[in-house]
Amino acid sequence: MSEQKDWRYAFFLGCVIPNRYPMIERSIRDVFEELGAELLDMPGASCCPAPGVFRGFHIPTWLVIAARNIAIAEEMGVSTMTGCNGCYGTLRDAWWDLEHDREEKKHVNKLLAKIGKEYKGNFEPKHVIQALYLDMGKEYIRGFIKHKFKDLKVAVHYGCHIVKPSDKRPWDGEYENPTFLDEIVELTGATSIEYKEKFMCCGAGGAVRTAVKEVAADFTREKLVNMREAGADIILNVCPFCHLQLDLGQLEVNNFYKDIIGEQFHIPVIYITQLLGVAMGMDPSRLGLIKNHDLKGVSPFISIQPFLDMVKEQLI
Ligand code: 9S8
Ligand code: 9S8
Ligand code: COM
Repeated sequence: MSEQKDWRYAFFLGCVIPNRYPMIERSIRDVFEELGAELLDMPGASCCPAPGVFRGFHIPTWLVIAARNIAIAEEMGVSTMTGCNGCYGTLRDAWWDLEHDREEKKHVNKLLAKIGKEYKGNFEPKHVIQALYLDMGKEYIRGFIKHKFKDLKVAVHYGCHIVKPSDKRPWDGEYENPTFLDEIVELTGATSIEYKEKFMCCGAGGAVRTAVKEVAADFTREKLVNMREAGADIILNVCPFCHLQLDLGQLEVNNFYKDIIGEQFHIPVIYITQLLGVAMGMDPSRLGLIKNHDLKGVSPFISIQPFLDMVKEQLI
């Protein structure tokens, strides 16, 4: 944990947050500001590019685009910080790969020179949860918690890229049973419940959602069944793509698998800074916790009203 409050990050948005869940951006900005961190905008940042898609097709192209994004943050003298596991996967893996391959780094810089950029690799790419857990630390954040939940059962979903590949992640090689996210969740008084196959993929990653929605939803179905069996009040995540799959995916599961799931799913899906923010006493609407609406194709797809009711009953 850092002794000094020197938390400046280049805020890397990626594609899903600005296009599908702007409320996640709102909550990250507000919570980080409240915690005394400074988020800098990244002019000219592009898609990270998505690891499961671009890297799956052409590694050299993936690498140079990632290096360009990292270079934008380096010019500001800070680490990138992203709220998306996929973007974290790309930026962090690319950084790691380039720091371990001098030839590749030379080659990437030859290409970047054409657009007047240089990648140095001096700043480690970070994730929102990494900034919270490792840079600030639990004790520091605890000082900002104003209200605690009395009875909120949270099904925590880590997602894949936040923990794997473990040698390129900052969690001391732990990837089977990490607890960093559960620990942050429990600062709010909520209980992170155990459930079967907790570390399973949400189903969306690696372009599966784009390619075959039914297959992605089959993964999601299994996760949802396990979460419901364990008594989850809400689903909590740290990745907008998982967020989309667990939110919109519930409608798809309810539709594709209606004959085998029994009761339809409607579990509110919440991002980590939204949960932290309400416990820090921030207004839910400031955190993008908006009520349901009738607009087609606009998030959130599953009403978060039951969560807002619990906030009202338990926190205020
Ligand atoms: S960017 Fe473009 S598709 Fe995405 S959200 Fe996260 S991964 Fe990176
Ligand atoms: S999306 Fe976010 S991180 Fe991933 S690949 Fe498996 S899980 Fe959901
Ligand atoms: C998942 C990103 S968060 S990707 O689909 O694996 O690229």
